Amino acid sequence: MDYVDVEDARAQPGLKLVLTAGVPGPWGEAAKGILAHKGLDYLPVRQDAGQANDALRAWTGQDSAPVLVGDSLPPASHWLDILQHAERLAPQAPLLPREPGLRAQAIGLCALIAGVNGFGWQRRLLLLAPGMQLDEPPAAVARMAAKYGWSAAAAEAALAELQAISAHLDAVLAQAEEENRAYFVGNALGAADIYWATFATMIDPLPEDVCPMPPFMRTTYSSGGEAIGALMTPRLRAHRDRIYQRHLGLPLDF
Ligand SMILES: N[C@@H](CCC(=O)N[C@@H](CS)C(=O)NCC(=O)O)C(=O)O
Repeated sequence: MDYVDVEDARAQPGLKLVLTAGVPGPWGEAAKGILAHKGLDYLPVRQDAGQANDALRAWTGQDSAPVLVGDSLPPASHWLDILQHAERLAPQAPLLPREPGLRAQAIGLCALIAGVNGFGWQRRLLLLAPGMQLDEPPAAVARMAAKYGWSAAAAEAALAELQAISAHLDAVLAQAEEENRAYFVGNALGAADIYWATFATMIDPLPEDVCPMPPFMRTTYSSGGEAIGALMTPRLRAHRDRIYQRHLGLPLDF
């Protein structure tokens, strides 16, 4: 994927999506999946993981990725804002149910996966632990640790949180199976399906031929032994694979 620097992107009209360049970041891959499903084209803009990203901060008021920026859109850097703005911009390809009860259920599942204290957040606490336990943590690791709530106690508690979320997602899919549905909510692709497919990478990366991620990232995401492996239940893995094959498209381009 060809990324434009923030300085150049700012002057361009149209929809822009800031992404962590060169890696399949789960929040970014989810945003890409959402926009692709909706047929919304965008200019990819570069963010560098763990770096200061001063120009991005000056533009959007924060320095993480992804960020969705449109001509009449305040920069949206929270996953739910990105999703809901995408819903508004392309309502003909919905990813949330219209019925409020089902919509609340879908947004709740997305928050368990992508939100603060959710699956991605807790997994990141574990991934930051080896670096943070060094006498002198690398600057990029320390920056992300400070930004994303890392403490020894939070990292210690993360596995139990991941287990609880994985068990719940598995149970929701089991119920869907009983009802002959292939999606978390309802009977069509929804945001929760995209979030799960893209965030599952953090415990079980897609094969190298379809997701050629940097070796350090593959090693990191694959780490954690049996306890982490067990989070990816057969049902959750089958769901991830199905969503990529049917809807998201492979290989990944980042
Ligand atoms: N603000 C986002 C979360 C985005 C996020 O966690 N981004 C991470 C992905 S690992 C990131 O940009 N990391 C690299 C960095 O912070 O430099 C949300 O709440 O949806």
